[in-house]
Amino acid sequence: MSLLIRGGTVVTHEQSFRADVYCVDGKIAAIGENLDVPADAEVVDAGGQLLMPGGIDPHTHMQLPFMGTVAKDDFESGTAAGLAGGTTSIIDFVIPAPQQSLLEAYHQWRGWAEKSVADYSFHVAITWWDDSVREEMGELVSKYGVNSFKHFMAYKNAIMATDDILVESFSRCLELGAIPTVHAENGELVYHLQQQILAKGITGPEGHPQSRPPVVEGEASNRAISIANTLGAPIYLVHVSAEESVDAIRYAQNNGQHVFGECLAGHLVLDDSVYQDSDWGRAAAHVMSPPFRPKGHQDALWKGLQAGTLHTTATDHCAFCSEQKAAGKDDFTKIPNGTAGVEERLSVLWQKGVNSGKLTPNEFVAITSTNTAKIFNVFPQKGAIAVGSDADLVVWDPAGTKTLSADTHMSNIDFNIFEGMQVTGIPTTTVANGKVAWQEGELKAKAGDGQYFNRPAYASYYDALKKRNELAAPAAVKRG
Ligand code: DUC
Ligand code: ZN
Ligand code: ZN
Repeated sequence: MSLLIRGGTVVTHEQSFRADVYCVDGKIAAIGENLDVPADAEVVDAGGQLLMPGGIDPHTHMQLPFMGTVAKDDFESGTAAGLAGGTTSIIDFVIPAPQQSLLEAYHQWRGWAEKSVADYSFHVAITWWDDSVREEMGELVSKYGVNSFKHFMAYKNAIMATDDILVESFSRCLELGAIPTVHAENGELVYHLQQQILAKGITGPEGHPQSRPPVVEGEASNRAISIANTLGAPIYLVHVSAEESVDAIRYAQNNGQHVFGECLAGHLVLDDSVYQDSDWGRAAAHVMSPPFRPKGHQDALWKGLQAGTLHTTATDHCAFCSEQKAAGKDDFTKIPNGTAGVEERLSVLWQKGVNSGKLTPNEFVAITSTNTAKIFNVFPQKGAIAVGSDADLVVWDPAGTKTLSADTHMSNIDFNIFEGMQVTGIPTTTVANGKVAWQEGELKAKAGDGQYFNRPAYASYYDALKKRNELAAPAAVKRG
């Protein structure tokens, strides 16, 4: 089983060069010009287009049971949508119910994901705490290739991780060589503001951003970063949407702390005016957490990406259709939180990032695949075009155009938050595990073609962190 991608310009996170890429048995076997390949190799003619590592979306929720319903894109339709947009791998989230065994939940999600058409891995959420959770975290790291644990600082009375849980879990992550990640919103404040806003008679989607203002995110980001700093653990903040969080991350980094930041394609280009839409369904379709922000925050996110304060881009793909959103018709707190985007992320970032001059094509690769692969310890297996790497690639036409729309997307929902956006820069062929998986609008990969990928613990990196803590415990907590 071999495939030659001929005539493209290879673009990696650090360089661009003319080369053909030859793939054998799912891996990249050779890179160069005039490669000597068997006569029966399948050929994709890149015709002068770009060839980049397939996108890795580090934050999706396929088939998530959430707020009384289940997200519409399952692992098959969601990963297919990813392939259609040039994304070849996702890292989704196992979210155990409080008191549920982590391993039981992990196996449940693994079962659901067997029908994936593209590769997948899992972060596991810590939604409660006792000794069994501590033990099972160890087993997930040592046996099941999990090296990241997620903590929801919001969603009180459901999956919220309180400070005591953060302290226990971050400490355990440090012991195991795993990275703690957080959804940073102060859940107590969100709950309080929701009751206050409902009491004022505000029940529509406009109440959603009012109940989750930027300061609520900024407080949680600062708190999570401070806890990690005190314990000497690294930390990864998912879906950073507020300038306050970017500032907190930059401040910590400038003080020598290992803090990583992710932002979403949606937060980079949409603002909170979407919640003022006179059409309830359109406003509700944008309800996600954290919410879309006043315009100025977008600027902070772009600058964060440009400066390297933020490292990765994701989507938080969690697709609910209008019928599901209608559960919150009379109470915005009951609108299932979530928006889609796994299919549009690369084109939106190319259009708004590369075409505007904010990002170079190499920086685009860094923030759409390579940085994620490095942070979650699967580089250079993924996020790279190198001999021996997984043959997950996207042939990219920088001059190709498209109008993003729910009428043409692959996702299972009836709404597209990027509706009507014209993009120049689109995938033409997506190669996953050395096979043409999607080409010119046609899905070629089949259910089950996607494979689970392990993410090993960060042994040497964590040894260094632990040594630093032992040698200089007071310095590790010093700020300013
Ligand atoms: N935010 C969402 O909008 N949906 C799923 C979970 C989350 O944190
Ligand atoms: Zn979240
Ligand atoms: Zn999420």
